[in-house]
Amino acid sequence: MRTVYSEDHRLHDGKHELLEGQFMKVHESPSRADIVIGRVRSAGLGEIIAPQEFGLEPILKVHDEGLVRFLENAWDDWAATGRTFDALPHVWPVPGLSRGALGRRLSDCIDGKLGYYAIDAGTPIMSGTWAAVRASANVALTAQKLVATGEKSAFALCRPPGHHAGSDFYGGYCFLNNAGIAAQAFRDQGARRIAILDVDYHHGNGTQQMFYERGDVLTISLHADPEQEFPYFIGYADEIGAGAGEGYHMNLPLPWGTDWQGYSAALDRAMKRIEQYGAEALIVSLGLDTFEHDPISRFKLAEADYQRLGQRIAWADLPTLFVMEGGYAVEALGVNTVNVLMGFEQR
Ligand code: SP5
Ligand code: ZN
Repeated sequence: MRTVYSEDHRLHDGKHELLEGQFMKVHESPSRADIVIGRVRSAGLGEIIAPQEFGLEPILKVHDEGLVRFLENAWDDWAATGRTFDALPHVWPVPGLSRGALGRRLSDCIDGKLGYYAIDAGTPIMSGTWAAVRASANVALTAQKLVATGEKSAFALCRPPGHHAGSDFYGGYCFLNNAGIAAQAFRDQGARRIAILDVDYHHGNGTQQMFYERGDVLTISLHADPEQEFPYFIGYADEIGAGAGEGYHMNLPLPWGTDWQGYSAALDRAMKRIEQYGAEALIVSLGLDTFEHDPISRFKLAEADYQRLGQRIAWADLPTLFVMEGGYAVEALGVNTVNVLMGFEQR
């Protein structure tokens, strides 16, 4: 399968995230994509191509203009206050704090805007963030086009990742929802039903929010139980979609310590739902932070399980777009990622 990749991911290199009461070095680093592209090459997965430019139009189909303009200008607005460290929020409009039922109030100053759009203090914005975010979306859209025009599968080596970003918020290392943008592109090109399977360790809250009231994009997430794990407030099994989207979202929360046995049972349920839905294409939000040695996660998948994961996904026999999400055990990330893709290709 072909891989779409841009060196521009390196322009985003945040320094610190707030985790367990401390500022720690950000786990989501350029070395992640570097090790994955290295493994794509050494394993001979297939050709590596650069992304094309798609502009803002496909992004604005699923993201609010306010978020997009904020992300575009955030660093300049922050730097204009004289600050040189990465931009992070430190105060949030919890429901009821301002304007009650009217909703959260957007402040004119950068600190207010950061708290308005961010869901966490783990997603720093720096000078190169917007350029990297744009490149990441273009990577997803370029790979989407390969699949839409007849390739059986493609790998969008996106960085930064996307699945925690919703229509009007960012966070969890994510700024724009690359998988969601690609799903919308499939729809706009005439596909009637698209499925997104999210196998990242963390719940795909942004993807869920974006398509929650739509039946044309089935969203399924397998993840650590929000009772125990980020993003805490969403990802429960009783969230099944609403309105026209009722029955078109599925959450499969799993406990800490889940290994392949527990994981594969949930994966079977997800894949059966996708087959029954009649999707015309499948997008896989591919996070590898389910790995037993991931530094911020607590599932127990082993190296060889990632081949099994790819094989199981391939049984659906759908045109499939893999979109890179999380995974922080950097040394193993290349092997684990490519194991999924090779497993999918049965080699
Ligand atoms: C794309 C992606 O994988 N984003 C993940 C963002 C997670 N950020 C918060 C992580 C909280 C981890 N808390 C427990 C640490 C245990 N040592
Ligand atoms: Zn994750």
